[in-house]
Amino acid sequence: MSSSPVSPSMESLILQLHEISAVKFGNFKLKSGISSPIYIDLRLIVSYPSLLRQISQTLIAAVPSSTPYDLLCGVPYTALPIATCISTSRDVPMLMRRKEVKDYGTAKAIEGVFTPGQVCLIIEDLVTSGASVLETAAPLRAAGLKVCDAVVLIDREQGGRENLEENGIRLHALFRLSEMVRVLKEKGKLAEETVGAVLRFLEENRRVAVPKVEKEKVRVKGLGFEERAKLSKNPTGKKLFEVMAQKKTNLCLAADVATAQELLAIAEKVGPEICLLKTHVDILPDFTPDFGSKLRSIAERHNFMIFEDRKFADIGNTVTMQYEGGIFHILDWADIVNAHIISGPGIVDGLKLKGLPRGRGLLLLAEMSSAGNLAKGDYTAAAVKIAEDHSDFVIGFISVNPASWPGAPVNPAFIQATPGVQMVTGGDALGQQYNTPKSVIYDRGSDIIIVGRGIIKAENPAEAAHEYRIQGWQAYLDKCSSN
Ligand code: 5BU
Repeated sequence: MSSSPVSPSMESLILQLHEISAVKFGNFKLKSGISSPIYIDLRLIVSYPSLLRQISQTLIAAVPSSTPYDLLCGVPYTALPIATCISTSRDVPMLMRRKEVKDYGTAKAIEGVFTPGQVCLIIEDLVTSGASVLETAAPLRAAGLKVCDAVVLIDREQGGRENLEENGIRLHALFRLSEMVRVLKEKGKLAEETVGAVLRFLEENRRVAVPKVEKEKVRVKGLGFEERAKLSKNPTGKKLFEVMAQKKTNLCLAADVATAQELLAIAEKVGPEICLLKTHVDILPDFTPDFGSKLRSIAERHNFMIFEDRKFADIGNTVTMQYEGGIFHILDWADIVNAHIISGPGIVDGLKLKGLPRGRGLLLLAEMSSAGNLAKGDYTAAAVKIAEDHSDFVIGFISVNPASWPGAPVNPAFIQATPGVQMVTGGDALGQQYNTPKSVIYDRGSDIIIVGRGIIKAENPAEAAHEYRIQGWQAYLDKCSSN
């Protein structure tokens, strides 16, 4: 337990909370199912306006002045009055998250006026595991807001701080539960026996809440990428799952920039955030034979893989030449390529002839993201059949809604990668259709979000990539733990 001194104003706050019976001792069953000898009910504070005001002011003062924010959002319901008090006294606009709206992709999940890119500070009364803060951060982030900080009255010291940190949120707490108990003990408000029970409870739960990797395994009840790596029969498929698990990212950058020089520059900048970088090598006017080796050295440094979105479509014999030859020599530098199945399974045989001896992998186009495309129904089912027949070389699919395929869920050895992803749903003028990271991973059952213009046209691509990465990964964790 920390012995850092608690300021007199904090002491007075703790005593007032005790006075109004917002801190209760006994035997309480918490939301998580565990029994706790202490229960804190801050809903009561709405009945004590001056205490509510005092809490709100002290709370916002605990946020370091170096932390910028444009908006506030209280975690429903207990923190709503606190956020409202701060909003009116500090003149900072507030947002409200609707608890009952489940689809994070819709704007209705959030009430209030904002523009994507604004920074939102989360206000909460008490943090245990951090789950409630994350539940509020998810729809805010899905709407394009930045969420980097949360401020709470009490940290119950049960893993919340670490959990939030892993999800890119810094926690600022007025005081910790152990500090609260110490103050109450010093002021003669608690019996020795009660203090002992609470401290023992905290100790035991702290032990349960460590360490980082273990915690993640507990959350991932379904098949995680680590387990799926073992199922893949192809070395590139295996490695891609492993990279995703190690780096904690399921983001693929569609690096559709104007020149090879720009591509290498953005690969360097965004490299730490991605598991995969997707190229269209035939759009680069300054392509030179050393492009592949330069890109590979960046990929090695940042531990991501390379996917040339070549969309082979011809007969087997022709694609062997297109894969290996020409001026691009794709086989030499791309870990992964993709192919339409319009020409039948011979295309896979052809590509496999060249690719498998080099340990490369193939994605089949089972669906596409553009409006009116013909890859659906029997076509999609045929892609699955061909993949099963060639699972030593085919590592997965380009898909849009694999959860809706007949026979879903598809064999977990196959990876699902989905283009048409942006922070908000919509499309472009030429038929592209966008879904949000949450919707793609959580609702539609994909594994990888492929993001192009959402990142490369952003003012700060590395920052945008970071945001997509966090959302994509959170959606993956949520999906695994809800299985
Ligand atoms: P965007 O800027 O995020 O819209 O880029 C999407 C990328 O994914 C782009 O490189 C497309 O060529 C690619 N893509 C796609 O958008 N839809 C598909 O069905 C397939 C690939 Br396959």
